[in-house]
Amino acid sequence: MSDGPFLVPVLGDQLSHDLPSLRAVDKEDAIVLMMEVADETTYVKHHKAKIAFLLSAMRHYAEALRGAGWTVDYVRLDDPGNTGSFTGEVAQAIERHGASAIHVTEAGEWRVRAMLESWQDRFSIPVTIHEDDRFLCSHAEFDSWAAARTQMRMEFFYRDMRRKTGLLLDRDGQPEGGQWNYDADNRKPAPGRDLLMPQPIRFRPDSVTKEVLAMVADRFADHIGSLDHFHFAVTRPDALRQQQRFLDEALPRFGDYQDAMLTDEPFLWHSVLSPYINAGLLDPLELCHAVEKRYRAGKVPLNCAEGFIRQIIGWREYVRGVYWHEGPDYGRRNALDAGRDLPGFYWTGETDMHCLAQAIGQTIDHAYAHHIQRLMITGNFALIAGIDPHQVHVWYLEVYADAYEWVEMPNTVGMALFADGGLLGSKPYAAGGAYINRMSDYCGTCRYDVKQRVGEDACPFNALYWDFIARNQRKLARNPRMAMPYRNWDRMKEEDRAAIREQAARFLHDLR
Ligand code: FAD
Ligand code: DLZ
Ligand code: SF4
Repeated sequence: MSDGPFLVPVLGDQLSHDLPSLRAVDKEDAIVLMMEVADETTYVKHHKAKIAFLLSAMRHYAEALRGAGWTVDYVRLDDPGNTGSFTGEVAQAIERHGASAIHVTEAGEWRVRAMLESWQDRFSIPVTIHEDDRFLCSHAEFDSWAAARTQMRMEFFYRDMRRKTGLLLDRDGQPEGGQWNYDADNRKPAPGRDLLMPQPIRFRPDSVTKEVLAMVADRFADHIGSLDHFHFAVTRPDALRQQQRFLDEALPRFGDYQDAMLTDEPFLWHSVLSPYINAGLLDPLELCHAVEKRYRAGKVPLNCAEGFIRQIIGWREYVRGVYWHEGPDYGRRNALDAGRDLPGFYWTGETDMHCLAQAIGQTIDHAYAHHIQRLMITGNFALIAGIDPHQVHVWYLEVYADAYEWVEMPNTVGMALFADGGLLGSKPYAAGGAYINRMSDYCGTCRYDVKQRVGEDACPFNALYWDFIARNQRKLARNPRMAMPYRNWDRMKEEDRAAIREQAARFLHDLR
């Protein structure tokens, strides 16, 4: 065996200093390899700001590692001889450094997992793939949890994660305040706009980020998105400043207004931390402990602390579990046989439907939309209009700075589109205009009338909602949680039902 250095490839969403593959080697014996490659920047046409965020964060992370004494071999996208793939770059680096072994942390998606596994046959040196312990729940743990159940409901998984971490448990190991979940307190409609509304820190691009922004503008001009509003933190210290800002300013009302939406207010009381958590700049458990500390110090109500912690140790861990448990074809499921093409306005925001124009417009500007916008505006529309789930999945993967398949796919295919037939959610999140009107101020300035179901001015969500119910009667009517909408549909007069379906058909025809 050669006595060359260990090669430690670190991928773009592995920017954590406590990475298993880094822990496995001594700095003196290792060369960290970081690779900007065309395969990753173009496997889908990512939002420009997503690419810029990640490449700048990678460059800053490489500098931070060097500062900490590591040797880093950094391959830039525009380096001559860049092969364009992880495998090609690793092959070149093995030669360049005479590497004796590879240590890598497992990848965050099936495509790249297969790539890393292929190295074990392709290269003549040993390749060790380390489990990614930045997550609470290992693959084996999730699989055995799932095997013991007929239904994989998040709520029960979440309780296990609370017990495992001890977060928000009292001295007897019972949930703080007597309940596991305070979601019922977290559905307050939007308060009016307010000058005191918290805003995320906008980080000014430094010279490294400016260089990346120029390259991205030039190279990815045909990708969706604007770089004019680029505001991301690209280092761990700045991501920690954003975390602190959230804890101080937004967390105390996070729960109350978690589902609210307001015109021209993209962020509200959300943390806007997902890009940093998913890329490794922030540690999810450390963040949850900070949230719990705020609650214990009396600075944050229980519904806000619990609601936030549930998103991270509940939903985030659970969707990852589902992604790996269900296998690589999960993204091809289409339980409701939806086949319509994604409308062009998803790439421009140009539609008279004000809610969609807002959610998509801010996505183009910031590579961000909060959960209810993703679920109940863009997701709900795609669901009730019967858009092909795979096209919708690719869109979500492209447009958000926090999007990686392991987290995006179950949220889109399972939660938003019910394309997995109810594995992830017990019923489709389908809604008409009334829900959007209750939770936002969007309808007040819309060209459509949210109260009407048919006619020139009727809100399209209304007819589409009932059309969705009617279209999927055979598949959904037996679901006990759908009993109410089907009762209401069956109670409608025949001529009203026909008019609604005709309205929906006209709208869907024009959508083409
Ligand atoms: P907050 O509202 O402040 O929530 C706090 C944190 O909880 C988030 O940062 C995130 O880490 C976690 N979280 C909350 N909800 C979820 C969830 N459903 N699944 C996983 N983690 C969650 N999240 C992503 O990180 N990447 C994605 O690609 C992604 N795609 C989505 C697609 C659809 C169709 C839907 C409905 C949701 C998607 N989500 C995704 C989940 C959620 O919308 C985002 O995590 C959240 O909007 C990020 O903004 P925030 O940091 O301000 O979140
Ligand atoms: C998303 C992304 C992009 C746009 N570019 C790179 C890159 O050039 N180099 C890199 O190491 N990672 C990038 N990534 C993140 C990877 O796609 C991600 O690490 C894999 O999907 C595995 O989860
Ligand atoms: Fe959206 Fe309908 Fe409200 Fe317009 S009226 S904002 S289309 S829900």
